[in-house]
Amino acid sequence: MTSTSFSPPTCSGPRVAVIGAGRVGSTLAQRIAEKNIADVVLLDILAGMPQGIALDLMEARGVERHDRQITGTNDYKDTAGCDIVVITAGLPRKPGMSRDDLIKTNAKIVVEATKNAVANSPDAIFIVVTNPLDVMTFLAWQASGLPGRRVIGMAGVLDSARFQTFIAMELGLSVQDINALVLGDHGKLMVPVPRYCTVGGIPITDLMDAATIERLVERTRNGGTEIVELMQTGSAYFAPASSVALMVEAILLNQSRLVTAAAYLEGEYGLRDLFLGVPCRLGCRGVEKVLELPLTENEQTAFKASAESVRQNIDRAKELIASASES
Ligand code: TXD
Repeated sequence: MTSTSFSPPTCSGPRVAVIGAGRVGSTLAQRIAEKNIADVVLLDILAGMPQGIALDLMEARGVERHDRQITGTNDYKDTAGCDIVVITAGLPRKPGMSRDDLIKTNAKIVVEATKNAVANSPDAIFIVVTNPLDVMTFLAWQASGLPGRRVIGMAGVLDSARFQTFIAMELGLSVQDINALVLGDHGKLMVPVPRYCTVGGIPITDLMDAATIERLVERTRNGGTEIVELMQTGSAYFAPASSVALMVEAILLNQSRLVTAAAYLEGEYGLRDLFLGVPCRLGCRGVEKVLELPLTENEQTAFKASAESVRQNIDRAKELIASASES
């Protein structure tokens, strides 16, 4: 009789650890698996929760027709050897809160999560999602001990996607033909740049009047808050998860994509030693190059103000961490 049993596979494809299996984390796991990009290890502090979500996602595989492995765990050892670590652990905003109100709670969570994750996946590229994004990316970088270009914050892809959506809705055109650019921090000082936004290659400044563009810019700046106020029970997660999946795919498939992300600046735009949303080439080495765009005086002023507010929040976070470790 011929044998009908197989031994378990001994090799695995790329693996992504997602720290925090909440709304963004679990939706991201679904996107990564269903797009067939990588296996996913979901980790959370809540006992049983990531295991349950992973099992649910595994049970969808027969219908979705993919073979990616999704596992859930509360133990960082199970994340060993991942190619990418995504940090989504932390609290989301409640109505009336700004992203900066989350600094104290999330700083502690992000630093601890990063230290544990990097100890198990020292060769990984880190993508930070937790808010306030630009500050948490800085803290994760510091805690990781990794080179700056291997730690990246996700915000620009999402903010640009929101701007694209509003432009498409206003013009009654497919979002597929629209490219938008949003620089700076992931907060109220973010800098959408209409001059560099195009529809089928045509700058939007040729298609809409200044007042309309300003209205869409304001809606983009307020994009996250608009959703928090509507939901009342958490913050956006579908578009954020899609945005992280795009970055994961760009890195694992070495796509050399030009996206906006919070990158470590080493003199670009006259700034250093902070993370801020800039256009960069994303590939297998993480941020492979930061593109320095010519900016008008007004754009430069807005970009500098955004950088200044991130700098102040980093200092605030450092003080909070120092006083917490003293007490
Ligand atoms: O553009 C962006 N960067 C963002 C950022 C877009 C959307 C959401 N953004 C932020 O991501 C949001 O403000 C939060 O700070 C994070 C996660 O948002 P999410 O909506 O996923 O929050 P949830 O559903 O509350 O999930 C957070 C999970 C939850 O399951 C906790 O149990 C877990 O994080 N958590 C932890 N996991 C591991 N380790 C520790 N210490 C920990 N603490 C909480």
